[in-house]
Amino acid sequence: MSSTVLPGFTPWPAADAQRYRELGLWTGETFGDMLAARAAATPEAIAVVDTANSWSYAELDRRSRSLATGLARLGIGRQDRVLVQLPNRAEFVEVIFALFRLGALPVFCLPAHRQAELVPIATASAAKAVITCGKHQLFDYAALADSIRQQVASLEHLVVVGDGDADLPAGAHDIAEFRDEPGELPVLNAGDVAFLQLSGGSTGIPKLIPRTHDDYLFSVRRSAEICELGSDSVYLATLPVAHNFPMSSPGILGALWAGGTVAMTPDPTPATAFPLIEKFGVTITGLVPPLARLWVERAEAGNTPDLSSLRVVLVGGARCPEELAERVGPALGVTLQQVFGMAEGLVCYTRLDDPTDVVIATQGRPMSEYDRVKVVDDQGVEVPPGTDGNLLTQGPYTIRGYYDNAEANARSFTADGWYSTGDIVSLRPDGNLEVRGRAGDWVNRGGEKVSAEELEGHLLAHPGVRDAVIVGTPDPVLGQRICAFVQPVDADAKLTLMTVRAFVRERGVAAWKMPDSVVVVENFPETGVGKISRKELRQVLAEGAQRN
Ligand code: AMP
Ligand code: DBH
Repeated sequence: MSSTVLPGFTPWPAADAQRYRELGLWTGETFGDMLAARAAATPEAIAVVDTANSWSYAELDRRSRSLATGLARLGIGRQDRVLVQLPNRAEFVEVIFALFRLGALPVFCLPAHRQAELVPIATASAAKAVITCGKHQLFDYAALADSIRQQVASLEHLVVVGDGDADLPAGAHDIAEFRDEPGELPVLNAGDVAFLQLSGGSTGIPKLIPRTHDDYLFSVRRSAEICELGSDSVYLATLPVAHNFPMSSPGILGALWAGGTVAMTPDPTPATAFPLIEKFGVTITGLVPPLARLWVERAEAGNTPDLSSLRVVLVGGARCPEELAERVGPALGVTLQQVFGMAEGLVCYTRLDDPTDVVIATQGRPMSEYDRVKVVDDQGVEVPPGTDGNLLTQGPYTIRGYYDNAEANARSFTADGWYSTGDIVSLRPDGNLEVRGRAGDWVNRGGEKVSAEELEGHLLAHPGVRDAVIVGTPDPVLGQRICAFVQPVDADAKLTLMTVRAFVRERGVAAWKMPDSVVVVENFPETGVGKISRKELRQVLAEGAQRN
């Protein structure tokens, strides 16, 4: 078993790593080992279902070995980065396990990502290949990937999960070409990086999050225990499955770890998801607050498919309003579990037997007794319980640095290894956290994080825009909506919601980042302190917008 540390990866200090191993938190098991063990134990049990497929553990194991062997023939191997952009379908699981088994690193892109996200992601990861699908919900993913390939020199291969009918771009491969007879695969080290996850937003240069088999499987096991998953659990991947929440909290990997079933819904609406809950006997799923509201409203209206198999619904990604939290359990006939997590590591849960007050009003507590959290003021001094402050954390599954990004590391990690989450929280005396909001300049639009700075950059590229400031304004459904304040270059600049959105869309930006409203201003307010930081300016505008 050879181990070459991935350049650009910041490992845990040796003493911490040794301790995590001695404590049995890091077990040395890889993702491939885990799947092989389940396939040996319960070969006939159903591992993955979607609207077209139903694969047993033996079948998933064989498929992923076969695909790994085929992709190796293409030249994909250890430490090669591979962008994966797939909707929620069974092949997602086959593809990621094939890459895990090769020691290649999937880079988890979301279906909503477009040029403006994918080019920097492919560039920063120096990706060698893209694995995507053909058309999905009327959008041509293969064409998007082809255009990315033409812009990023490192991208050699384009592989498409086709549906047999797709017109592939020139030089692209259909994944069916790589379903070889399973062959010899490398022996991997569980301490190695297994994949690159993406941080929720980006300020131009995306932040890539390296996670190892050891650290991630610890978080998956612990999550599966806390969410009480077993072999009879059916986890519905409702949110885009590449996101850290449906991947691991407890997510598809938690379900597989427990020997349960992963079910996929191609879209998260009640119209699509509810019949699938009945059909697959779904027991647990995870939702962001706006989606939870949609589900609750639909269920409260009555006359739904039979949802009685559903036992637990996790809500997280953004703060769940108490009024909504109170309705989830009764409307859906489930236990609500709040989850506050981040792809960088730390995940907090309310527990299934917590008192109602904790489940409704808090975002839970760290999943492991080995997680360390502290809440500090702007000078870095710890604040007493019950006081708002910045959340710092470290532990057995929280990274010590972003991938190959010294600048972001200097900003987000302290010299002694704490990750500064950017979240303002209050730690209750009972150990549960209440999340107040973000310290940085982010709009959290129903769980989708949008960097104010990034979106402002796009608006500033508009020839009619002199200056632009993005603020989050309160929204009863989404939590926050995106308000763009724009200062035109002259009276002729036609800046309306429609023209601004069309301009941003043309720049190839994900749809969730489109401004919800545009306010044209002659001048930006000045506070009289002379030089005013954009952060303060955003605050002034946000306060004004709330009064209006
Ligand atoms: P990401 O960078 O996409 O992994 O997003 C992680 C961030 O999402 C956290 O740092 C929080 O700001 C936010 N978040 C996740 N879950 C919750 C929650 N339950 N309540 C409030 N904010 C949350
Ligand atoms: O928002 C998140 O990133 C998130 C939310 C809930 C997450 O990464 C998680 C659980 O693991």
